[in-house]
Order: sequence, then structure tokens, then C-alpha cells
Amino acid sequence: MSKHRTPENISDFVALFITKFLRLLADTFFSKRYGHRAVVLETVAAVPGMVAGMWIHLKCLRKMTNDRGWIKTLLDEAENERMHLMTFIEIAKPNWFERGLILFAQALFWHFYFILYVFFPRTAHRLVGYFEEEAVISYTNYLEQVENDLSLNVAAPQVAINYWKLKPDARLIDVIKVVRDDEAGHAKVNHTLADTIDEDKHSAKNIKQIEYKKEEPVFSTANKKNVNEHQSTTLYSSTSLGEISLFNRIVMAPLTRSRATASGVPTAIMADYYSQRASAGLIIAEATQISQQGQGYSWTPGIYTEEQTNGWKNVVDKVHGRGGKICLQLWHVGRISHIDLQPGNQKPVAPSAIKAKASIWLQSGSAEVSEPRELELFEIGSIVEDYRQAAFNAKKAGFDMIEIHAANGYLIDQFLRDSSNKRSDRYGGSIENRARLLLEVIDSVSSIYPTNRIGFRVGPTSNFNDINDSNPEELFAYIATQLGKKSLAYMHVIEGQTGGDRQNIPFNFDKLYALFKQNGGLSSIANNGYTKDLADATTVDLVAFGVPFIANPDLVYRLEHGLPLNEPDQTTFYGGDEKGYSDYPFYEK
Ligand code: 8OZ
Repeated sequence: MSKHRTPENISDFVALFITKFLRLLADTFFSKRYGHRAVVLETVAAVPGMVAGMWIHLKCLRKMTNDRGWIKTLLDEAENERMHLMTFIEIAKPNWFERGLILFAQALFWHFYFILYVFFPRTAHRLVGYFEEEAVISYTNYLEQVENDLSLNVAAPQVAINYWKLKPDARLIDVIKVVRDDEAGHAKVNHTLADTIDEDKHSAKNIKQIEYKKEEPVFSTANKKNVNEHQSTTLYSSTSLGEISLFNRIVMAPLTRSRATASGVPTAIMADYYSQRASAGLIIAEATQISQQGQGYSWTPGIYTEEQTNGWKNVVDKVHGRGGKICLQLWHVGRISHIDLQPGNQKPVAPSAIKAKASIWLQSGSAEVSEPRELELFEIGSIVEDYRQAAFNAKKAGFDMIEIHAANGYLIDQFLRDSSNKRSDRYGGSIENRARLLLEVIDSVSSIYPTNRIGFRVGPTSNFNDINDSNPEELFAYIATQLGKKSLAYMHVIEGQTGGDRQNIPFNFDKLYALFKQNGGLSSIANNGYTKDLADATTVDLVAFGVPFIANPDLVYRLEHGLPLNEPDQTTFYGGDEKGYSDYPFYEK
């Protein structure tokens, strides 16, 4: 980037004009006097003001219950700018007079940005955006000077080598390149934030705030003692999960049934369907999108608007009315989506722009997934924030627990596996980097639910939705260890191919369960193709049944008494009304 973004309205023009005016001042006071060192000194002079202004702005943002991830993004940016400053002070080594001049400029900028951020946050971010573009132009020129030997290509300072992980013999030229790229990224962040503030001013859709109510459930962090004592009991005896008491060790697996409205609002028949199944130890309600971007199929429910949250509350109340326990599975589909479902008909997002060989359904019928686009680094924070907001809404709806969907080739799984994640930033490459999003999501929802009410679901050997990994044993051992350390309520594992062969790839699931619990995880849930005999024999804490729950609302009773099961009707699995949904018969003697 070597040009400025085109201004679109008066406030853009004002911001660009101020940028150019500041450039004139900088040229007058710094460039003429200090030549090639000016760009460095200018940065030192201007950035603290900018960051301080941003800090004030953050204070204002904190008053909002939903900042959509911007606080994290801007704090990251502030940290990054701090490293630019440390680096440049080492490079420029300003003398006392220069330090005085810098301090004076800093004081000036500080007050200027302070006023701007408090009264005109949009213009302030637009201005910073332009300012950073201007910095990119300056760094590009500086780079040319160094390349043409007009300026000494000194050794890079150690702080820069450490922070940007440069090679040990890096030179000034390497530092300028990374700083220039950083500034280009920051420019984009600030322009996007300015756009967002603008959008929010003109439309309040989907970001309506839901206030905490006084009657909000109070969760304790105590864990019931009998959590791991099931071995001496049966599948049908009561047990505990974290602090929650369950009727039995049978879990209803999350099942996509597409019975919500077109705008993702849970319907009355969903309340009937789930409450009919309240005898399960725990119901994990179907995958529920955390944002419109997170939707991949028509009629799946969401938990990002007030209407959806109220719809879920009806479901939860009805399940609780029958003494059941219910957990919500939070979902972002990533690349498994279609432009028709995406905000502004944009491309679905993914860690990398690689299309999956998979299909979804729309109101018009089944369709291939659309070509995805690679998520920008700065967007990831907003997705993490969407998870936090979704957890907040789930708590508002009264869910006992939440489960993070990290299986079946959806967004988090796309980040985890090396077939779909080809990123070169801190979310790609090593296992630690690929697992970063999952860990960040868990941390963010932990600010809403205590960890003993949070679970996650993985499918280490499933390649559902065209997902693969070159070393699933190592990848999932890392995840089980790290999430065990966070003392989560449970790890829910799809053993084998989703809905298919339980032994598709050799994998030691027992070792995985053991790792999770040795590191502090509370319980495990095993899933996929379990029969009564397999479930009765397993030593895993809880067993989740999927398809058998579709046709048997009283599955627990039938299993316990060895009664025959109703056969499910596959044609009514996805979409439709109560037929093949809430009309399956209970056992009659
Ligand atoms: C089947 C069809 C659509 C979605 C999953 C949420 O596999 C799903 C899903 C399953 O986890």
C-alpha cells in the first residue's frame, strides 16, 4: 500500500486533511533537520499520543456490554505500537534536545487525540487509519534510502529481533519491513473500526444489548464429589457433572434438525421436542450459530439476537419444568456455508481460502458450499467476542451449561487441522498456533460461565466436511492437556467417523480421556455409534446418543429395560414441522 484510502464523506476529508497537516509539521520540524532519522523520531513523537487517545477510547468502549472484540484488537495494536517505539528509540538514540522536542510533540498529540477520541471516535479512528497509511508511505521511502545505501543498514536492536522473531543477524531493513507491514494492518483495523462505528450509528440490527437481570442464575464453582465414581454404578444411576446433578449417565448428543425460523428463532415445537427428552441425564441442544456469519444451513437456530435468546428461554424453561438439564452447543461454521446465508452475501470465512468438498442446504434445496475467504488477523478477535456474547445470551436463556463445537470440520476444527489451516501468523503452523482460537474461545466464554459448566466437542479422526490432519494423536493430546488444565466440565469426543465407522483410523481414545482428566478436566463424554451393550460396558463417565434419541424420546427408559427402539425416518431429519420430530411415540406397555 503506498496510497491513502479514498475519503468518502466530510469526516473522512477532515481526517485526511489533519493527516496531511501533521505531515507538513513533521516535515518542517523533523524531516528537514534529521533526514532519514526523522521517520523514526516522528513515530516516537506521535504514537504515544495516538495510543493514549485510544486508551481513553477503550475506557469508553468498556462501558458497552458488547464491544464486538475491538477492545482486544486495539489492546493488541497498542502493545504492538509500544514495541515499535522501543525499537525506534534504540535505533534513533535521541539526544537530550531531541527528547525534549519529542516530549513536547507527544504532549501536543496526546491532548489532541484525547479530545478527538472522546468527542469524535469515528473521525479519530479514521485519522489514525490515514496516519498509519502515511507511516507506510514514509517507511517505504525509508526502505528505499537504506536499500540505496543512503542510510546505514545498522544491526536490528535485540527488542525487535525478539518481538518479531527476526533472524539473529537481522538488519534495520528487516525491521522496517515488519514495521511497515504492521502499520498497514493497523491502518486497516482503524478504518474498519471507523466503518463499524458508522454502521452502528445507522443501524442497531443484531447488536441490541440484553441487560443482565437480577434473577440471573448464580453458578457455583464447586464440583460434586461423585463425578468419577460411576464405575460402581450403572449407566442409569444418577451422577454429577461439575456441580450439576444428572438423572443418569446418558447424554442426548447435539443434533441439527433445522426446525427454527428462517431468522434462527427457536420454535414451540423445539420446546416440545427437547422437553420430551428431558429424562436424558443431559441434553446437549443442537449446534447454534453465534452470529449470522456463523450460519451454514437454513433454519438452524442462533443465539445472537434478543428474539433467538427468548425463543431458547422457552425451550430451557420447558426442559427444566420436567427436571431435565440442558446445555447449548455454540457453533461457527466457518467455510461450511453459502453466500446466500452470509451478511451482505459475502464469502464465508475460513482460516485459509480453501474450499471444502461439502454441501449445505438452503431454503431452495441442497447446494455446494461457497468459495471462502481467509480471515484477516484483526477479525479473529471479533469472532472470539461473538462467542462470549453468545455465552452471555445462553446464560440469559437459562442454559445449565455450554459446549464449544470444535468438531466436524466447522470453524474451530478448520483452525485446528493442517489440511484447512495454512496460515503463517500466530493462528497457523504449529499445533500451539492452530489450537489458539479454541483456547481463546474457551477463555472468553469462561468470563460468563464457570469452567465447571463449559465443555467442548472434538472429533479427532472424523473427516466429516472434508477435514484432515497429518497428526491427530499429537494435535488432540495437546488440546486435551491444555483444556484439562482449565478444569473444564467435560471433553466430548466423537470416536471415529461422524455417524460412521468407529474405527476408521487407529486412535487411542482411552489415552485421550486419561490425559484430559489427569490434567484437571472433570469428565468425559464418549459418542458415536454406541449401542446399549457398548455403553453398558464403557468406563467413560458419560455416553452421548444421537440418532437413537431422534426416534425415541424415552430412550433412557427403553435402554434401561431392554425395550425395542422406534426406527427413525431419515427423510424428516433436517427441516420440516413436528412430523418426524416431536411426534415419535413413547413406549406403551
Ligand atoms: C448434520 C447436518 C448439519 C450440521 C455437526 C452441526 O455435524 C452439525 C451438523 C450435522 O456437528
